[in-house]
Amino acid sequence: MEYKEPFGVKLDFESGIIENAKKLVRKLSDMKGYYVDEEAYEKLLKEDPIIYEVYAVEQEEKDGDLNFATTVLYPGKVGSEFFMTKGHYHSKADRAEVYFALKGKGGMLLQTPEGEARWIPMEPGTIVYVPPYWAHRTINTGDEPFIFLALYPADAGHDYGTIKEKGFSKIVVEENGEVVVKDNPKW
Ligand code: M6P
Ligand code: ZN
Repeated sequence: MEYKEPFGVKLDFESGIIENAKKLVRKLSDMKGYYVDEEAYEKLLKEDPIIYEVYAVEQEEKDGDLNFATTVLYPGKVGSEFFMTKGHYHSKADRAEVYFALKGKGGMLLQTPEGEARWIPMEPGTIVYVPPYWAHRTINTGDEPFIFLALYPADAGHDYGTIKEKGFSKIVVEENGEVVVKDNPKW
């Protein structure tokens, strides 16, 4: 039997950076069609801001193993809709996930394949359990970076297709200075 080598890595709580992790950057231009207000999207595209960065430590896609990643989700809005991650189901749909909020303010939008949605507010210390089969997207509702750690099975995979086409049944917007979760007019 050949055993994998255990390791420890350092996560910087301030920046969300995990040392030696693989870094992924998602800019606004990577998210065409994701935000409801297309005019506001096109306008902001001239600046093409970074929406979020992911620092991932991933293993081979085998069952039993675990991946982990931090996400640094920047504050901002496209129209009235808060900056958010793309959101995904897992390719192996029955794989669960756990999120742990480290910094900033936000929440998670979850959805079943039938379009039943939930909103879970998150602040530092909040642990969110993402059950099997639920799509999940995180949203920054504050004015500083929203940073969290996620742990997920190494063979979960990311299925972006359904969300890219249809979005979530709910959107999270600012209305009169309040965070409002409302029906997605494009759903
Ligand atoms: C978390 C995890 C990652 C995911 C990232 C960004 O860190 O769930 O697997 O990649 O958030 O979310 P998305 O892939 O939906 O853009
Ligand atoms: Zn996931």
